[in-house]
Amino acid sequence: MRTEKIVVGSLQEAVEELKRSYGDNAIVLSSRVIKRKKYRFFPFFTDTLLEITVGIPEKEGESEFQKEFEEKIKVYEELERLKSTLNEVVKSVREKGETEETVAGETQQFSMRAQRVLERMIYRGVRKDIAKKIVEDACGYDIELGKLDFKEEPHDSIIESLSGSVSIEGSNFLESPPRNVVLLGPTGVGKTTTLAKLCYLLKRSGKSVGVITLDSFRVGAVEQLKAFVSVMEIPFRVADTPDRFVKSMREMDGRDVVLVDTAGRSQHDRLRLNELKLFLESLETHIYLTISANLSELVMYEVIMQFGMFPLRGLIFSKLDETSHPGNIINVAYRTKLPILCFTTGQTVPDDIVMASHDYLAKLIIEERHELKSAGNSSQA
Ligand SMILES: Nc1nc2c(ncn2[C@@H]2O[C@H](COP(=O)(O)OP(=O)(O)O)[C@@H](O)[C@H]2O)c(=O)[nH]1
Ligand SMILES: [Mg+2]
Repeated sequence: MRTEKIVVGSLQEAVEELKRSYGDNAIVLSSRVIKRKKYRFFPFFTDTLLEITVGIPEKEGESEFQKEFEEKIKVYEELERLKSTLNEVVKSVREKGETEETVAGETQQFSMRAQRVLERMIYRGVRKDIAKKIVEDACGYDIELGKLDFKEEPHDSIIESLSGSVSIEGSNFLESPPRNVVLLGPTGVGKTTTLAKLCYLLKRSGKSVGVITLDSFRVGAVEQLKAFVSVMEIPFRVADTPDRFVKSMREMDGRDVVLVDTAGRSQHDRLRLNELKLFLESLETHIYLTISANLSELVMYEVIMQFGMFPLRGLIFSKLDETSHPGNIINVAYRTKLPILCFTTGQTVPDDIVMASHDYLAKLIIEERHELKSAGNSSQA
């Protein structure tokens, strides 16, 4: 579809003009009232006119514009679906309250060891219904016991079950990263630190990396990242307008992956978010939302909903070292179906990061004393 503007005296006139010029196919996309001088030297005599923006379908086949438009519509429909799912979830979380749930008396169908795992999961913050479903899927019916029991060792069975219900992007990302990766998220969540850690891991897996920051107005924000990437000999650009962003991207031609850092925008600041949207719409990007693992489940959904105006590819959970309820991560990933890219486990760059895996998730929710860092580092080695 292409668009054109026509100026007419009334809506009726617009309809007639459209029919005359374009037949039945053209549609009115928008209209606005404009004033136009009636006589050249008498500015106070004006005509009130209508400026109509008309959409005219292409005659042969689908144009690029049309395809792009339809792609965008699909993404927005998907976002709407996600929003309504989240609204329901938020409602149900509110209704049930966020208090600790117990399973006593409801788990008789499980073997003792399955019950213990289930209880631990709930203790770690996995919601009862989700924990039960995960354990059920990890179990089969044991005729001797007359109960549901793990198909293999508990840890392996839980990994298999999680593989069917929680999406992971994890180490696949390091092997074949998307070209343009953007980190979004609220202020102070750990975007810049995480980006530096990802740079290191990508470089270590043999990728050529570039970094662009759109965070140009926070004092120190640029220097901090610049210092780090210069040590790693990674090209670095600051872009403060959409044009400069596109230009910086062009200068990164030939790089396997470009990581884009954004300014910390509060999820409540619609204006700033819209401004950021302008930047990101100028290029094809893979956007990951960074969420602090120490938030309540409800607030996590709130963050996802506010940033839901962007086509999110996945989630990064930061500050895992600051939560005693990692189960929230499972709840959110389970319900939103958004893949998890990685976790960060402390302030140290570049060590404190773990690429997501089902193995690591299982350890987080069922192991009695889980070492946050060592487990992750060994899985990355
Ligand atoms: N405890 C902990 N602190 C972190 C983690 N990641 C980042 N931080 C700290 O959080 C603060 C904000 O980080 P920064 O990357 O500047 O956040 P940004 O505003 O989202 O870019 C800094 O003090 C970081 O050191 C983490 O995984 N755990
Ligand atoms: Mg930052």
